[in-house]
Amino acid sequence: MAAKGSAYYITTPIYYVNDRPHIGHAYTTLACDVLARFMRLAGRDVKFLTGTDEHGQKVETSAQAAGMDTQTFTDRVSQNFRDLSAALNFSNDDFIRTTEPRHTRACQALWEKLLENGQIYLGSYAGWYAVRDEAFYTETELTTGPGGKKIAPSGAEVEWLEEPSYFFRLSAWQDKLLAFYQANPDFVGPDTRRNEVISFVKGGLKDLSVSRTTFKWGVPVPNDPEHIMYVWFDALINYITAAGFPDTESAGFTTYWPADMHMVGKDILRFHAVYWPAFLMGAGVAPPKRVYAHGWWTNEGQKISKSLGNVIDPHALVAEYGLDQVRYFLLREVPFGNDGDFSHRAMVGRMNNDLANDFGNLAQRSLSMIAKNCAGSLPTPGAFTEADEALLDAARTLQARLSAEYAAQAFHRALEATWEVISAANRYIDEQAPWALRKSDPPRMGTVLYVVAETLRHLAILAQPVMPAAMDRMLDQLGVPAGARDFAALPNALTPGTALPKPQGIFPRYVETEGAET
Ligand code: ME8
Repeated sequence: MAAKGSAYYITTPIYYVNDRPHIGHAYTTLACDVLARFMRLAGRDVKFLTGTDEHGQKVETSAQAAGMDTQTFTDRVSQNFRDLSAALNFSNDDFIRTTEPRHTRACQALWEKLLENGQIYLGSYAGWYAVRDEAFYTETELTTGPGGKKIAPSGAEVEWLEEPSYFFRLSAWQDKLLAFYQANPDFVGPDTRRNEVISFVKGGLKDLSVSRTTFKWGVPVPNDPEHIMYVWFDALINYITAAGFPDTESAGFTTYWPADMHMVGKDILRFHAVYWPAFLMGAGVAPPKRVYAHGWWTNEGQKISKSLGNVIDPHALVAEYGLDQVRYFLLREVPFGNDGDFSHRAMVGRMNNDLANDFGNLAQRSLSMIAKNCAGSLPTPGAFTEADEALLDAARTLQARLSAEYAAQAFHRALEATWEVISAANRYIDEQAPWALRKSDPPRMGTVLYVVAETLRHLAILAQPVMPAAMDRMLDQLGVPAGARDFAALPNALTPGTALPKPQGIFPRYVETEGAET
């Protein structure tokens, strides 16, 4: 077996167990899944982590509202996130829950390290707190909402809090963080978000309250069990727990830490790009290499919220449109990093135009011609013409283009580049008209069909990260053995004479039922 390639450690946020998973959670994990799959196919030694954030006031309150014991409640909701992974074909290698003993151990070890380094001190907190965001706010950040209620920039209501608390000396990290961003220009993506982070830090940092005493649902502070750790302090540590912390000499830690990528939504960038590297550097642990904050989904133009009743259930989407269709849509429709809107019309447009007409039809028409006219086996090509070489060349250079786009998390551009080759192949068939060659020049027809099949092989191998099941079926139909589907196998052209199974449509069209909106 070939030696494993260099490590690639990618993480999703760990999701609060106060809610059912929705399209937003599915989106972040999908982006990570695609990167993880791409890196695995490229030979990297991938560790892909997701999981659930189970402590804090919000979860405790939700459990009470559900009339359930908090642990039983978290067990149930956490399972919903595991079920999401299965339903969306996510290939995570680990699933962490912050209520696991491995995590308590890591949190307490990091705490002790920070205490030892003089980064944590005991004081008392008096200020505003939003349970929905599990975040502290200063007076100047707040606005006054209906009924005189104080509102955080996120729209969450805040409450006044006064309690003894441990603090992390964040104020001492301003210059060190700015120097860190300067030395690591790729630490935050996209660039616009990086500028936001830098100006936030330049605005000054206050020490951060990192423990609570008014409720119990959290990791106990070592040697002071009246305190539990602030849920964000606990949550961020999951990324090192799963790499084996505090066993920093362990193979897991030395191989995978620092993480290559923390993928997050734009709402939680500050925690990942400001607090987290400061906690780690304060404890003498290397910060992650990159944090990417993607945009926000709305539903038919409206903010997605439980109170509006417009939460999009990913299971329902998959049932309606098909799994790989949904995976494709989410990454193709919106430039990654920007906000996006889900609409039935846009989804059906992508499904019918890009998938059924462009890609599906390319495979269907060429494979059916091979089935009918070449006795169901791959034809033997003759000498290649300039047009043949041009198409094959576009297919052969696609991997390098995609590698560059995925390295910049530009999923939409990776898919655009893929569709350029699909369009070129469709134009090639139209121009070469193999159906007309059937009588006039059967060997040339064989060459044309071989060139298209070989182009399809590249496309199918390279589109696996986004549409794993559909591309598996396409590779089956092209007679590509299971062991020859990674990027190392891209140069191994199809073997003429290989018997192919009967072609079957891969991307069905969406047919509107009467009364459905269009
Ligand atoms: O913040 N559009 O968990 P959370 C796009 N536990 N992405 C969305 C979205 C939307 N409309 N809604 C949610 C937490 N997301 C913490 C994280 S990490 C150490 C702790 C995605 O359950 C997006 O990734 O509120 C966002 O950052 C995340 O879900 C928030 O999930």
